[in-house]
Amino acid sequence: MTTLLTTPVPTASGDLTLRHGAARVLLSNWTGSSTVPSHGLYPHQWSWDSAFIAIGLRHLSVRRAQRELEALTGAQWADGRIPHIVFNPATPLDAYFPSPDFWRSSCDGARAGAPAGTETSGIVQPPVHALAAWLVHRADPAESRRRRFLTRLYGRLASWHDYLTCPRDLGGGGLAAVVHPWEPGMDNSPCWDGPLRRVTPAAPGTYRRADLDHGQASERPTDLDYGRYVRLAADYRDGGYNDMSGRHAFAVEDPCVNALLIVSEHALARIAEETGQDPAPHRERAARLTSALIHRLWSPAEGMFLCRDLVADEPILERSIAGLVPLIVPGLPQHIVDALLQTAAGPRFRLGNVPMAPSYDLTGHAFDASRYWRGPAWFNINWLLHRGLRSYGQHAAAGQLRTAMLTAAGASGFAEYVDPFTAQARGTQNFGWTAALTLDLLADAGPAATSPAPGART
Ligand code: 9WN
Repeated sequence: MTTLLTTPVPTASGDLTLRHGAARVLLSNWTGSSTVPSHGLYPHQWSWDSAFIAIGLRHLSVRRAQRELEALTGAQWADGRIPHIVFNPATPLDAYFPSPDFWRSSCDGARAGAPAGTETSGIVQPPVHALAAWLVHRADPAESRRRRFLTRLYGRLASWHDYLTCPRDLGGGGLAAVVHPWEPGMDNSPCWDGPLRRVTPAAPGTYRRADLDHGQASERPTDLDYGRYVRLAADYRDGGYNDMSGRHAFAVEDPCVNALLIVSEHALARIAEETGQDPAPHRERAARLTSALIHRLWSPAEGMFLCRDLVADEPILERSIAGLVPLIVPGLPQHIVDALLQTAAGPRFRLGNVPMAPSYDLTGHAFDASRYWRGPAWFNINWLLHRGLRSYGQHAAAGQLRTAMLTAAGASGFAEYVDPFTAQARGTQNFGWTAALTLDLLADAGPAATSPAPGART
């Protein structure tokens, strides 16, 4: 087992303090089988949170990181979807909305294959899981093989990707679509403002926003947005969570979701190889997805990827950080890499000139430095950018971003997100993936490091 708490690599005392702080958050957010993003605001298990959390947990306890992913994928539906929330039955119903009695997965999701014994939501989140499983394996391959970790996960991850690439190819162009703004994980991104205008909000008195018990209203989505989220989720539920119904009021292809799918498909190829299966179909699918991503979402005029509204059948002309995340995709044409780097460093995102990349265009008409996904900088997204910069040889920029993220994580009390100009805390604190990715960055000091942590990189 890799236990960095007891065997720290030589490091500055500041790094040790940060490592202990991050570890404390993860230990405190652990519920016995998985980790909550935050005890107050998000008191259940979330899908992409758990993947990022496992990536950090592997530096504390490989076994616990494995359990995190096993618990999440244990709630997978028979159609392959990994739900965006797995509800903890011990948490009171009114602690989070929408609660299990809203989603009614075991009943209304039965035809789509929802598990009978576990309550979940019916939508999904970005597919970071195969990447996380591979990184957890790499942290201690012997322990992973002993527990047959990848052998047990391979089928689940393969059918998850089948779900995204088959029933979720709503546009018919070879990419996965999302059917709710919570699915791409960037809930109130200005990218969704246009598509959401078509949606009639649920009536205000018909539900209660539990998030406002914990978060400041000025940092959370508006009531109008919430009403639309509720309407879309209720309609999906009432249609039996059926993707082929053709009735989606919201259907979007998102570059971040599809970039993560590609990276995870590459990871699945390595998992297949490790477990004695044929990796070729995964490599072929990753290549097809990469071509489709470029063909459908690349905008040479913007120098970045754009979301595509499948209902209106047109690109969404909003610049969100989702459009730069494909920098994590291996083997992009050089002109695309160059353009992405230029856009990242340009006036819209100012990477290198602000502490961390904002979630939305700093010059955009809808920019708001405090409100959720409309401007604040998020740690998971910046961790992905850091990974992309490294993979394309941008070590100086990656090193600078890593230092800024570590500083912001510690100074903000492991905030959920931060003001992109000042790095001041926004949202909740002691947030799971912020702590986890801090541990990962601490263990991964980059090519210049003299004492890299074991298994920190693939
Ligand atoms: C809805 C848990 C999740 C993250 C999302 C983030 C936020 C939920 C909410 O919290 O969404 O899923 O209630 O706002 O937007 O990315 O996974 O941390």
